[in-house]
Amino acid sequence: MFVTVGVGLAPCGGNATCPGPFGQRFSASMNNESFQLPTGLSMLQAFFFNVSGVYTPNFPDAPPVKFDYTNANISSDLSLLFTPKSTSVKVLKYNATVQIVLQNTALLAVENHPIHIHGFNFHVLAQGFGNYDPVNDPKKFNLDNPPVRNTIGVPVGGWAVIRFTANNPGVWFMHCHLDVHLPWGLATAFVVQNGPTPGSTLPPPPADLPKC
Ligand SMILES: *[C@@H]1O[C@H](CO)[C@@H](O)[C@H](O)[C@H]1NC(C)=O
Ligand SMILES: *[C@@H]1O[C@H](CO)[C@@H](O)[C@H](O)[C@H]1NC(C)=O
Ligand SMILES: *[C@@H]1O[C@H](CO)[C@@H](O)[C@H](O)[C@H]1NC(C)=O
Ligand SMILES: *[C@@H]1O[C@H](CO)[C@@H](O)[C@H](O)[C@H]1NC(C)=O
Ligand SMILES: [Cu+2]
Repeated sequence: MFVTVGVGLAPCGGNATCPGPFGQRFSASMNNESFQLPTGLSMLQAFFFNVSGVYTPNFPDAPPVKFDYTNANISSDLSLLFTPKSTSVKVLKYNATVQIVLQNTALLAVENHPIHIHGFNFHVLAQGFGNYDPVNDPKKFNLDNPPVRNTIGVPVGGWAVIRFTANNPGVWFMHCHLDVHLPWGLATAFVVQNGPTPGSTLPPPPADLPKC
């Protein structure tokens, strides 16, 4: 996957903290999907009980619009800044090898985003500044005992490449760990399907699961 991470804007609506920049409010997104937590049922319950309509399994593998991601001259381009809100997730087959290029954008402002993944540790294969180069940067991948992390500070105006094995069924958040960016929507989730064995199948909720 190639996933852009950055900040943008959303219309004020009735939000009390408005207005922010350009008379709008701050928003943030991955691949231009600004994550909204579902109300009501949790995503993990929706996965286990096969309830549709809680999340949509359509998180894109690449940004919908290609642009010069780290060019500061596009930071105030209003045609790029607005981030649609969604509860868009990526469905992964059990045991899939997942590689993600995390690409910071200069929209509104370049900034370091510490991207954290629940449910997995990942290998950090490479990082750099500017736009990721799919031809030359893979040559720099460290495949010899690469560091294992659960959070990666994506370089400011740069990129990082991570890899993990999706061997933990369930629903797992991937999000920026700056507290303020999470409610702005800098997140998505992985829905990892069950494997072929009882040990690779999501167990039912415990009988004493607290109810709201
Ligand atoms: C959910 O769907 C799967 C696949 O069709 C099925 O195996 C499972 O029993 C269903 N779970 C529930 C709680 O209905
Ligand atoms: C940004 O804009 C300035 C002024 O127009 C220009 O000199 C510079 O080359 C631009 N930078 C990029 C990366 O396009
Ligand atoms: C994000 O989506 C909105 C709505 O479709 C669009 O106007 C905007 O250009 C997109 N921005 C990027 C960076 O893809
Ligand atoms: C998961 O992948 C590993 C490594 O390729 C393999 O050894 C293992 O058998 C796979 N497990 C399942 C349940 O497919
Ligand atoms: Cu952030």
